[in-house]
Amino acid sequence: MVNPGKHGAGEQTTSSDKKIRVLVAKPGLDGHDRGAKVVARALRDAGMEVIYTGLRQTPEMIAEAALQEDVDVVGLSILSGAHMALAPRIMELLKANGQTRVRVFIGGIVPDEDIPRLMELGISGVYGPGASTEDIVKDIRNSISEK
Ligand code: B12
Repeated sequence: MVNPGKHGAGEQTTSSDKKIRVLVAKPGLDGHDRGAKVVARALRDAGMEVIYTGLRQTPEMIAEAALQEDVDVVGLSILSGAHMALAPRIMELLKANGQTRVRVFIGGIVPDEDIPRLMELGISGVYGPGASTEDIVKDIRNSISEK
């Protein structure tokens, strides 16, 4: 089953004035875009700069956009079940581009048993249906303040 809620960073907040830049991306072939849009809106409302890629992006397109947009965070929304193919490739490409400081978060349909492997890859948090957008905002802020 999918994990509701967060599997990520702790509880403190940052007081940095610089706006956190986030790329919200939809890799793969699924057309479920509500979650990505809800999260993008919540992050914007929380004062972050959000770039939304739109649907059906390849890992290469996402890594290139992350580089060009100089983002602090990449947020992947995947409801197709292809996260175990897409996430490792995206992490590999970010690393190849020298973007090891970019934090990566995943939301969508992710079975519990896949979460440890995703965390091992360096994913900062995994969120399923019903996840609170307040938690997502807080976890992203915390992950940046810990850099
Ligand atoms: C609505 C819906 C649709 C709509 C999509 C409308 C749209 N424009 O998004 C329609 C009817 C088009 C649709 C179609 C299909 N769907 Co559908 N759909 C759903 C449903 C019922 C709800 C998804 C939703 O919008 N939830 C509301 C949003 C707000 O929640 P969310 O996306 O989960 O996002 C939250 C978290 O996941 C997380 N999150 C999400 N993204 C991100 C990103 C970041 C950065 C972060 C931090 C967090 C985060 O935070 C969000 C807020 O809590 C789910 C079942 C479910 N309970 O999830 C099935 C579901 C996703 N669909 C499914 C399937 C199979 C399909 C179809 C293949 C069915 C078919 N045979 O045609 C098609 C595929 C269409 C396509 N082109 O891809 C399956 C996927 C199975 C899987 N992956 O294992 C599900 C799980 C249903 C099921 N139980 O089988 N679907």
